[in-house]
Amino acid sequence: MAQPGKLIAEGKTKRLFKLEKSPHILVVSKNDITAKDGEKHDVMEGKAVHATATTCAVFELLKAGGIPTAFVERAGPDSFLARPCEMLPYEVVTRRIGLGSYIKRNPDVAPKTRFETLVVELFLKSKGRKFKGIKLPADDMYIAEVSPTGAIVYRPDMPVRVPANAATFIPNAKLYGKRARHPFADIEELARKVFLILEGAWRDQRWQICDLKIEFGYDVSGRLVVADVIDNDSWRLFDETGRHVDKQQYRDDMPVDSVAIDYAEVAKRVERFKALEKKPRIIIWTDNRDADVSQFYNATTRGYADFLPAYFDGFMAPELSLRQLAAILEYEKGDVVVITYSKNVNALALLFSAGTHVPVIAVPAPSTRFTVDVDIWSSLRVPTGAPVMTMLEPENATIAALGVLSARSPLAYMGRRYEMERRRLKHTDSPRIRVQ
Ligand code: C2R
Repeated sequence: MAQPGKLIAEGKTKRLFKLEKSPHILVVSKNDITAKDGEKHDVMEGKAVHATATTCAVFELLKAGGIPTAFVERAGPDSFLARPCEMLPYEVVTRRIGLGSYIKRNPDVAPKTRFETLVVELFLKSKGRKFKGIKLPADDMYIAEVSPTGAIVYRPDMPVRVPANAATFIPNAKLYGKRARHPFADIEELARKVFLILEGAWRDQRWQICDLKIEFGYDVSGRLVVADVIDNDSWRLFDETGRHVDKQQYRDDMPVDSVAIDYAEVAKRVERFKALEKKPRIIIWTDNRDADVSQFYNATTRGYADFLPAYFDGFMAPELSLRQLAAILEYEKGDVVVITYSKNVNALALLFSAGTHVPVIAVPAPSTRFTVDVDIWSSLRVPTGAPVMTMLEPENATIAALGVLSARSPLAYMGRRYEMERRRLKHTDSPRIRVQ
């Protein structure tokens, strides 16, 4: 186990240590639970271990989903290793269900309203109602607007446009320090993706993550990463009956012993995230060795599933093709969708959908002998028991495959849902960080 060196920082729920002979820092959780700006404070037996188990499982899953994080690995029952970071002064909150301070700022929105496009909000991290010498009316001020000269922040616990909520201006020099700008667009994208991965992972257990607070930093190479911790204090989480299993219980004065039972249950359930780290598989099967299969994966679909290009002439060698697919499925064990990319008569898609259980999507490849409008009928008019989905565009076939795979895989869910919500955002008035 890593031996802690010098104490670098201590918060309400954790201590950070420098390590001898290691570039990493050690994050050691405490058993403390606090609420209401530290007014409420208790010691919860086992919390440090539950928090560490939760944070480590969450970061491992995020890593598998391609999210850059400061997390390295678990170091002990109550500690993990992380890369040192220059932290950004924001709490970044993503919401699917309207609760907590959102309802205080937007009293016209009914509590538990579901947002089909995630709401992302930023709050300014401050202590003792001060941010780098600037006095504030409250801590965790809501960042309503970022202008070319600075940020305009408001109290987080009341609507922005009421007389009692006077604006405070934070000039760029204070907000950004030595850097010219903070990457709000990158922060927002990562916050959405992190939330979607966790939403997908909890969906797998029929639980709903309602909102989530994360923090960002720059690692030593200057890369923006998700840092700090993500544990049962960081989110609001409903079980299948809609009951809070998170820190809200403690805020609402439930006895600490009862809250502890839920923290333990959450820590136990995140163990199931491990099985979700494996990316599902999309097999692109073509009957033409020279076919360009790269059209099936591009910047928006790559990374959410593993693509396996396969070549075999299903028309000429049906038994062999089926046996080869069966062997791949046996080896994979996980979730698979097959996309066939063949020209002329679509023998491959029919063969596979009749001969295996996995979903098959047929994409007619350009052919010199037939036009697509003739060829397409070989994928549309198919016998019962050999269902084939047909897509003309390769990219759409991949998106459809991600949709199928998203039923179980949080990584595919994130891939499908992120793009869908990004498109919707252009047309809805869902609140966003306003950057001028
Ligand atoms: P609010 O609705 O209060 O803004 O919180 C909360 O637990 C919740 O999941 C939104 C979400 O952010 C989390 N949060 C924290 C902290 N502040 C907000 N964990 C904090 O200061 O630690």
